[in-house]
Amino acid sequence: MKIIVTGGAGFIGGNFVHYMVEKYPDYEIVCLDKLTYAGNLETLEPVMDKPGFKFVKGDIADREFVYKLFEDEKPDIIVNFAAESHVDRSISDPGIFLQTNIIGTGVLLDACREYGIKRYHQVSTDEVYGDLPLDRPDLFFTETTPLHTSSPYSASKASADLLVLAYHRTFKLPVTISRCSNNYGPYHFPEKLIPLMIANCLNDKPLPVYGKGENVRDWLYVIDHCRAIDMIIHDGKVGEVYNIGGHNERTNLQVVETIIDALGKSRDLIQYVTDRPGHDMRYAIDPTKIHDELGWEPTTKFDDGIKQTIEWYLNNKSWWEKIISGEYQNYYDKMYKDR
Ligand code: NAD
Ligand code: TDX
Repeated sequence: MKIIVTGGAGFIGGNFVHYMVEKYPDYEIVCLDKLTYAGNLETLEPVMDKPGFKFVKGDIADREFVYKLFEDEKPDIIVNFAAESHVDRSISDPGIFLQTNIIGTGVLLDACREYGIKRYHQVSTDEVYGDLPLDRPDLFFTETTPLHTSSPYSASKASADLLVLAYHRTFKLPVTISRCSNNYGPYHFPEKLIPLMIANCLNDKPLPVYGKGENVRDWLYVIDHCRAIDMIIHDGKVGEVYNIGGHNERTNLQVVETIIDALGKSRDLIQYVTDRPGHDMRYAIDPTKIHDELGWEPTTKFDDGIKQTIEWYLNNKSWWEKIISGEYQNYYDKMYKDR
């Protein structure tokens, strides 16, 4: 079995590559990644020398390059993680989100048609469903919830999902889609809430909470997500969408306070800042379908997963300190200074 994993030098893709190389030593895993600001070869260091693993630098939106790769590698399965993934960046500069998330997905789908594959899997997000109100805790996203996006990021991901489903219906391409809630865990890029708060806390810097901090996210430990994708690509039904979520809802403020307390810092570090435009209030996944059809359920509770994650950031300072000391500082100043 040969799998091309796109975006494997990023957070979830990197964890997925580690998981698959360990679990299936007889598989060939080819990681295709453009190494944007979010891609990091250090994330792949533990697998770089494993037999059956190969890294290729390239852009999923580069048709000539992608076709050549498919011709050379003849993959059985494609798992597409490659994307621009940060909502705030999509608000300041949407163009690259359309290019990578929509055009890039289209190029991969065309390559799959041209060269033939057993499965194309699209890693999507719960953000395609928009948000839920805070005063209706009984509501959850199911696979039939209408798409109703809020940000250029989520609109680009929903567009990609529609393309994937269209290629299934029109060209009979064997596709699956998973829509996952917020992930956390090792190798999470420090622009995102949890690693940003851990890094700032450790450096005694202010902790910028958007609005009142009452927005709710449904946190899923990244390895639980990787297990779900593994199950879908092997046993999921072609043409189907699967929601993946942890039933671990927390307000942003709860998350930030948990991190502060775990690191023994003062809650005075919290700084309420101007809200994100169009900020989604609550995400909450109903994972009944993947549970009933494939037997998947999350195994890591938030209270345990956050401890393991903090531990990882404490033990792997060189990984994230290198990131936040470079170009990232310009991004941080632009995003947070005088906010
Ligand atoms: P990330 O930003 O950490 O990593 C993205 C990776 O894709 C990077 O390695 C980057 O270099 C690569 N990449 C970007 N543009 C590329 C291109 N044009 N060609 C090839 N590679 C390119 O993202 P992540 O958080 O790991 O998310 C992975 C996927 O999961 C994304 O599709 C995202 O939409 C989806 N997702 C993420 C979450 C989450 O909580 N992080 C939740 C649900 C879904
Ligand atoms: O500094 C911050 N302060 C803050 O209050 C940051 C970076 C975020 N927030 C809030 C905004 C959100 O309500 O925390 C929440 C989480 O923010 P992000 O980490 O940016 O994640 P989110 O916008 O929820 O999107 C994530 O989950 C769905 C991923 O980045 C997406 O790629 C995925 O599709």
